[in-house]
Amino acid sequence: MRLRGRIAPRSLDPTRPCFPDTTTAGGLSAHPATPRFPTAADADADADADADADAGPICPAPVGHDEDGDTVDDACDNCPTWHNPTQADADHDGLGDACEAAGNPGLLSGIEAFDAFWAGGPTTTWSWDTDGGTWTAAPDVVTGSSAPAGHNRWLDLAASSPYAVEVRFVPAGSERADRNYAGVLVGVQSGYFWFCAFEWDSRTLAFWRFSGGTYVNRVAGTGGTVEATSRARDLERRIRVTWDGASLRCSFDNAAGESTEFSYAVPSGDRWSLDGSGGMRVYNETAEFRSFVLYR
Ligand SMILES: [Ca+2]
Ligand SMILES: [Ca+2]
Ligand SMILES: [Ca+2]
Ligand SMILES: [Ca+2]
Repeated sequence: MRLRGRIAPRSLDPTRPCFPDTTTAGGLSAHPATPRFPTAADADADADADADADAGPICPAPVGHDEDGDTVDDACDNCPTWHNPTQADADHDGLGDACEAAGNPGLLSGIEAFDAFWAGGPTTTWSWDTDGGTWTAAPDVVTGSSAPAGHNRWLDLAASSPYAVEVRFVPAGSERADRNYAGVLVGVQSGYFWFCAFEWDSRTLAFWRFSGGTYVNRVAGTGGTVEATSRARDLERRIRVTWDGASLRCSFDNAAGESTEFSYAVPSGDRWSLDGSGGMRVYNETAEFRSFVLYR
């Protein structure tokens, strides 16, 4: 299956800096030999985010797409969905400061998959699965629609602790009767999944769980609104779910500059269920998803 977007694995090993990946049909390529990020021992006198010893250009094989508009090509951006033109990376692990785990910069160390939903991306060994609804790819977005119930789209790449899954989206189309949710899906296994969703009408954020073929249950949420009710429906929102093996954290921010986070301590007997795939969910909603990232 040829994906509309770019999905590329990135190295966990800071001695083998990892961008860009030049993916070919049927598999994923080796990383380039030229280091892309300075290590702790590297000098960078000209502060161009490249070690002075590096003779090669900062982005030797750009893909010609810049998802976050920070002038750093997707192939080389250390936070491809966060506007971080300086590419600051205090711990030199290849993951930019802008997209490290909030309050725990040691937790995540790379990007496992990134899909800009851009129609020029490479073929990969992974593909997207769905359990219903309609999911329509258009240049730079995937629009998911589901009514009256909820449906999911997830990458067939299993994740285990630690990880974070992030999507940027815009509630699209007309508001529907009853409540409308969109958000991040995690821990997708047969008959099980979790998600953190933004609810348009109440402007709240909550974790929900579907387990063993039973109804979806709300397990935790914000006590109040996460943004002003005057915000436009077509404002861009971002939700990120971080799983550290014991707690789920749901982080929200929007293009108006509002942000909220809350956590849920997962009972020890349920933690196994957070291993699984990540993706997107819509419930009685149409949402335009602009990007997907799986960090680990
Ligand atoms: Ca960029
Ligand atoms: Ca960036
Ligand atoms: Ca880092
Ligand atoms: Ca996009």
